[in-house]
Amino acid sequence: STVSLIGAPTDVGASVRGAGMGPDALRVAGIVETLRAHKLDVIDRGNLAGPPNPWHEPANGVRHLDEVVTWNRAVFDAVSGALGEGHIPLLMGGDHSLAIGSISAIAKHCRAMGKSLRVLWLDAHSDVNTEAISPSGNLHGMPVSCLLGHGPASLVGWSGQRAALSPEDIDFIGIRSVDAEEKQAIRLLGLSVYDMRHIDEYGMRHTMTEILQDLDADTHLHVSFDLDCLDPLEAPGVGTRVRGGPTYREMQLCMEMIADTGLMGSLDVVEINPALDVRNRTAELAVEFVQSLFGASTLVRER
Ligand code: DIR
Ligand code: MN
Ligand code: MN
Ligand code: MN
Repeated sequence: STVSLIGAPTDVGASVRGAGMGPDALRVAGIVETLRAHKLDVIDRGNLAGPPNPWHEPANGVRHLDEVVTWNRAVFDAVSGALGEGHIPLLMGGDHSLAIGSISAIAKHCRAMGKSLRVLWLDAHSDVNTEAISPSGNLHGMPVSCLLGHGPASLVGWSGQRAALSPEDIDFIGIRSVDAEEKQAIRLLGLSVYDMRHIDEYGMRHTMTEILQDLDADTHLHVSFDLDCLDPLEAPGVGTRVRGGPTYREMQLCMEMIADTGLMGSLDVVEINPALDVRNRTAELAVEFVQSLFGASTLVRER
């Protein structure tokens, strides 16, 4: 299969600058060569263009709404284009607000193809704030709400339906930072959040078995990978570090179990912040995990 790399070099959805350098950090870490070595065809479509970060305070509960809309339009079009060619889109962020455009395009494509969509949200945060409840106003904390049909009007409905996703279409892994009103939203929506306590108590293997058990051959699996999901001891180059995340080995197992399904059809790799990193190790780590998601394993294994 062919992977289309799409760079979206922006941090307009965040309040810490630097995630806009993520796409080039991934290229410097060898994402193209690594995927090619894994016998995948890779097309690097370069970086999308969009507005600079105006560095404003939030207005009506959101920061940089117009800029986030413009960037997401570019992402939506590029991801739609890649899917239309039968490629696997790999969005290189950029901050996590870009998942609105990416997953809206994927949801629209899945509906047209008669496929069901499942999203795995790998993150320290649940990103289910809205403009009404967000303590920060940063849109990278709201993409899930937008995709469920609850965010600012200009970021809702892009898939052709009010909600790109239903609560049962998304599972969260590695969560350990949820804002007070976000907790209530998770409960009201009935979202499946496999938080760090769940992983502590049941282990990554049991957690992933539970999450992946009801997939079928017609499922398109999308992975939205926020690098702050990892423990910051492993991945220091992120804007909002939260200690106590999955270890390197736990995350490798998570990725390998996803790969074993053979169903991953698209991927976001977001929130790498090279300005806060140590010699690009977070991008290098991301490339290792991407490789595992595409089926790299230590030994030849039976499915
Ligand atoms: C926080 C942080 N919950 C917010 N969110 C982050 O601003 O809404 N998401 N960092 O990745
Ligand atoms: Mn996130
Ligand atoms: Mn996060
Ligand atoms: Mn579920």
